[in-house]
Amino acid sequence: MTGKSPFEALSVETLAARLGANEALCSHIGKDTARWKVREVGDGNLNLVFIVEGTTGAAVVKQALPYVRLVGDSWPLPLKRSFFEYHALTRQQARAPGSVPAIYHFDEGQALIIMEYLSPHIILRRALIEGRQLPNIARDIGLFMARTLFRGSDLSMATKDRKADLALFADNVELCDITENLVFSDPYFDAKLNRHTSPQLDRIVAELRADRDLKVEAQRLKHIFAANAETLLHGDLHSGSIMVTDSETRMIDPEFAFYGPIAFDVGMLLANFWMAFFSQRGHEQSGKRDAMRAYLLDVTVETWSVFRSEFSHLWRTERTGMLYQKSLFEDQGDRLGAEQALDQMLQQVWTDMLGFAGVEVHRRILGLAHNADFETIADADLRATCEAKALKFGRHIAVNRRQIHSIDEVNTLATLIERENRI
Ligand code: SR1
Ligand code: MG
Repeated sequence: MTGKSPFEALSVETLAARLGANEALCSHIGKDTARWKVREVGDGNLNLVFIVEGTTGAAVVKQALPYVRLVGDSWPLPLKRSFFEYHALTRQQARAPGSVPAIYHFDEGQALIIMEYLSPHIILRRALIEGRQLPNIARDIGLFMARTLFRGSDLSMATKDRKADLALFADNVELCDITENLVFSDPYFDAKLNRHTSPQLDRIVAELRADRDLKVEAQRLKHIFAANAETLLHGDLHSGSIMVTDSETRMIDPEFAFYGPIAFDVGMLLANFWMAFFSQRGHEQSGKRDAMRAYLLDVTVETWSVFRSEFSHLWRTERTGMLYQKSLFEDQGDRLGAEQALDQMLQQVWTDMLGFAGVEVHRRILGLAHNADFETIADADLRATCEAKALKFGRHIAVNRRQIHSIDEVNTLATLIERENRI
């Protein structure tokens, strides 16, 4: 199969015949295609994902489909998202080595990426639903975010290179459009594909849609997302885009990559930890989850702290881009000036991060793409109680983000709301 053949979706039945001559794949898993075992395991919203096991190893083959898998061919989606995913992965590997799967092959025409099979890794979201406490995730993800977000910006890159890259990723229009609608607008009106736990949440949904301050804030955040092309984002950094073992953490699926605000990836990620926190009450069949709740809040504290300190370290040691040049500060003996600028930048990231986190929580409960954290709670009343608390929390941090000054303050609020009896 070459990049010149017309696009054709792979299947479990056709994969060996179509990729049997692929040297990169054969070199990792063995040439004897008769002994290849192929499984389709894609459980995301968009793509096909195959695990192919051969005589000498295994690999993942990920292929984009020309439509949104979750919805069907009534929602076409261009194959070029695979091109952006491939290019994002190569940049993330260079900027945060070891944090993403190794890439073996990319075929642009067939929109497929052949990559490392991560085993025994599982999706982080699943681990958190099961109540597993992973010791390294905060450190690993905090470092990943700081390194990729700093090194993909004008703080680090030669501005000519960054502008060329900005132009390249600017074409990822359709995936940005998904985020722009699904995250920032759809939750706040009666959008066609929205759904929520009904009738339990009907009153709260009506209140949120009538909440002027919230809608203004959500649109301000959409404006920042669309207009602040600060760095190359992962673009969809939630707990379903992260694979883990007790000792390893890898980020996957950056097909939503584009140039946007640093705070977006951080906010989306922390929102998913806070949603995991609010969902725990729905997963207490085999025992109380108090320790898991405490763990999840600790993870938010440590993730933010690692992100902050690594970003600060890179600011002091790798600030080679056109922004806040050393010639204006350190080279004139004004180290304090550089620190003042760093503080100001981190303050902005903090404030915007809270906003992005708030709307991410809302869209996962009110929009099209829900989270398994809540969806796997079978009892609808219990699920709605967890969701209602998360919605209240999301509204508070989105609207009051300029008045919230520490992650401990956020987590105190989360704890108080989680313990409320009435919503
Ligand atoms: C139609 S795509 C819905 C969601 O799935 C992806 O994982 C992104 O989060 C997107 O918003
Ligand atoms: Mg994904």
